[in-house]
Amino acid sequence: DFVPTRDDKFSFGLWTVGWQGVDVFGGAVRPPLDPAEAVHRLSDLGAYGMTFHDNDVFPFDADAAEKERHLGPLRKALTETGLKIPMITTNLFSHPVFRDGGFTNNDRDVRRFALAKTAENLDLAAELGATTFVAWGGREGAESGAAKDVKAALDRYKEAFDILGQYVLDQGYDIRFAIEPKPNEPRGDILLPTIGHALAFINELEHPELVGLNPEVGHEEMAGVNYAAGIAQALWHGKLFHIDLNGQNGPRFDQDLRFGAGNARGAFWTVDVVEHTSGKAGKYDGPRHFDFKPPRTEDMDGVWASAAGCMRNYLILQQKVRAFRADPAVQEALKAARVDQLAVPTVGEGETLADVRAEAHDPEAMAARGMAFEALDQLALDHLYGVA
Ligand code: 3MF
Ligand code: MG
Ligand code: MG
Ligand code: MG
Repeated sequence: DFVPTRDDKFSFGLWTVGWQGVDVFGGAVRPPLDPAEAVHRLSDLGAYGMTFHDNDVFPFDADAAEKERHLGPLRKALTETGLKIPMITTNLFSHPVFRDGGFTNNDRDVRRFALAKTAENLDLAAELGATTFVAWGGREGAESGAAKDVKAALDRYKEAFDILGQYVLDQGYDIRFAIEPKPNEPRGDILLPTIGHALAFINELEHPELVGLNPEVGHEEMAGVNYAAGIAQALWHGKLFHIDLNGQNGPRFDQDLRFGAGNARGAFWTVDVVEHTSGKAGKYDGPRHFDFKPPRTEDMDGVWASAAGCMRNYLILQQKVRAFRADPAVQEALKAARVDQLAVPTVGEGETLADVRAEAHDPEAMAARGMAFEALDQLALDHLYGVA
């Protein structure tokens, strides 16, 4: 049971299992992970895809020949295993040149370099068959007030997506962009800090249809908001293009625990939304992508145990949410909670606001009715805790 297959569409960032444990307070605790080995290990564990930043695979200053020296073995491993590269992303945060960001850096030269680096990575994405291009603007932000003109920064952010979107159209690439919001870390404050900010930003773009979201569990919880509710709204807008699944314990630093660890109840509802909620563009059918960090306590065996745990926990929760939805007691409780009524328009067909106003309303009688939500939620917890 709970053995992942390719059909489950699990994918991992190369930078997750490849994280050597370097943090603000200490250096590497694990050896570098060869990308080709990562492909084989992930494939053996049951994943269907791997994702990466350009500089997870080749160095920042690599010329064409050196890039190919690194990409060659990766391509070979992909052919050997059948593993896919569904998403690629650009590192616009590690090199000192990006100390003030890429697309919104105050320094115009840096912004032009960031655009060129990203366009080059789009070519690679197209070549490897990636259909999603994630943009996490981790260094786009500031620690202080006057240093960043937010209005001008958003103009430049929009300019970048407009130009890159036009490039994708001109090249005929089958690629969509997914913005990954995060409230802070490494910058004191990051632009587009939450799902909501990013959704509003996308509406201002020249090609909004090309741009959606890649929300991460931990990032939304760092902002103190509900991830499952956030991706449900992204789905409603037809904007859930990709997801970063991991674990977090509320507002604190970005923990990147394996999925299912941290806020387990939040993970239950996350899987419920991913599996059962439809929006403007239907249900989410993209990769179940893990962006986690195996803790520094682990050696390489611990890394693979942690990666396997992400998938195992997803499958366990998938079974639990399915059982929850199929439970006759739950269906009754949903009715008692009037969840079905919320799907009915408030003003019926052919009716007008005048009809509603003319109606005799009895607020006292309505106020006397409890909502029966606690009994419903207890059924959910019974399923989550394994006693239903
Ligand atoms: C940082 C992140 C990033 C993004 C990645 C794009 C390094 O908190 O979550 O991981 O996910 O850059 O996928
Ligand atoms: Mg993150
Ligand atoms: Mg994180
Ligand atoms: Mg992420």
